[in-house]
Amino acid sequence: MHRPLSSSGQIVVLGTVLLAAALPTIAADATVSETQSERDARMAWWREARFGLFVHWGLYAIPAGEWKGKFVPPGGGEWIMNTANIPIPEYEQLAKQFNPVKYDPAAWVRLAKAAGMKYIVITSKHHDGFCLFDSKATDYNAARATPYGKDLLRPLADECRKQGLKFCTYYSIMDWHHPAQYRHNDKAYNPTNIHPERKAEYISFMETQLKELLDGPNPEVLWFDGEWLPWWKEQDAVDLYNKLRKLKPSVIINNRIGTGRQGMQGMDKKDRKYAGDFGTPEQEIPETGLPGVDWESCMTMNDTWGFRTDDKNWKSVEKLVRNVIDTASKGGNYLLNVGPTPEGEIPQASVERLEGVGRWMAVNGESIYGTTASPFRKLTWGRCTRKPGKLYLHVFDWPKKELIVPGLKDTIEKAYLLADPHKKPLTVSRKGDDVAILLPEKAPDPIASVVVVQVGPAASASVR
Ligand code: JFZ
Repeated sequence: MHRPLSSSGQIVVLGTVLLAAALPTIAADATVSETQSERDARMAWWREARFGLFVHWGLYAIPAGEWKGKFVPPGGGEWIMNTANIPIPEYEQLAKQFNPVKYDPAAWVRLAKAAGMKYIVITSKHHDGFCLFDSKATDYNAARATPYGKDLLRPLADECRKQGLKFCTYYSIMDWHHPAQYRHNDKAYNPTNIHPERKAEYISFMETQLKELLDGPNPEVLWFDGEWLPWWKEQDAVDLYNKLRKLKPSVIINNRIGTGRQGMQGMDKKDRKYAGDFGTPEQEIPETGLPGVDWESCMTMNDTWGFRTDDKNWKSVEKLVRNVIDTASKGGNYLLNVGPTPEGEIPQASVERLEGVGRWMAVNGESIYGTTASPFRKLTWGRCTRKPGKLYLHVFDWPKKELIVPGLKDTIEKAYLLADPHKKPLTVSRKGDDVAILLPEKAPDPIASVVVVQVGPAASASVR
């Protein structure tokens, strides 16, 4: 048995019979000490959740991809300050126009909840340096620099708690606005350099803001980003990680605090341990399962994170539902993004898709929440998730008569359609190493129909 190999911050226990609970897993780089069972308890809600909402919102929603009559190249609406090379004093003017009078945090949370999501991660500060929360460390924030004049995070956090979702925040280490950092040439801000004598000041600025977040809206996940700067060192990450875990022991921190992440694939390099609790693949779902590793794929619904008026390349509800399933079948979480308008509304195209995903989740959520990775290497017709004693077969391509489950060794107690309220048993027969399940003619759901296979109280499916 392989113990869960954490993506980071933990000792990798390769041994067989180590008593995990008694083993202090102090990483080589001395991130806060935690036993495996303490870590499991801290990660429990997040592993159970499997599906969350990402929100990229800030001043960039105003230009919405267009600067001085020209659309910047596709992608990053939220990168426009860099892409259109906008000087700080000019970009700052956007704050005077930022007045999201239609912002309705209760409606946002209702929508996320209806989609079947269990948490929300929102940009507290993106690369442009503008903060959505009231900060004493800078006036460059929604409460102090805009006609709206109010903190935007606190009401969302309150609504999340009220409606039973976890509230979490994104925070960029790179900051194109802070005077300690400066553009690396006259064409781009990214990646910034830092005035060496001001690095300590910037780090303490970050700590002040992160403490403000923890004391205020109190996020359950701190989702860092913009860590690829040459001046951001692993020791800086370890120090910050430790301080944050001391301030809030239960907090979960992504691997973009540290310096181990490998590009879009998002998992840490294996050469050593890096700070952070989970891997962050971006715009992609790993090819194969990563069982026992904590990771979360973040993805846009169109091609951009921040709101753009010209980006209409929306993924279908079918694609999004299958992405949720695909991610869960590989043992990860799916963090799906929306980019609200400058008025504070989630674009209608996103609302429709979230509602569509929600309709599927309302019937089939049991096959997603709290599940772990598929025991099968490959299934021609779809995906599989599991819980102790149960396999959930997600059928994308509904077969003519029989569903063949390859190489399933367990005795099957019962198989039924998750969409069937009566759980009427389906006829199961063994065909050598395989199992055949007799299906009704028509798929209950053209997107994905779930067949539940009960494999006995203690058993978990063993597959060749
Ligand atoms: C980053 C941000 O730059 C982007 O705006 C968005 O917030 C996203 C969730 O995260 O995007 C990245 C970061 C790193 C790489 C690519 C996109 N990378 O290293 O390849």
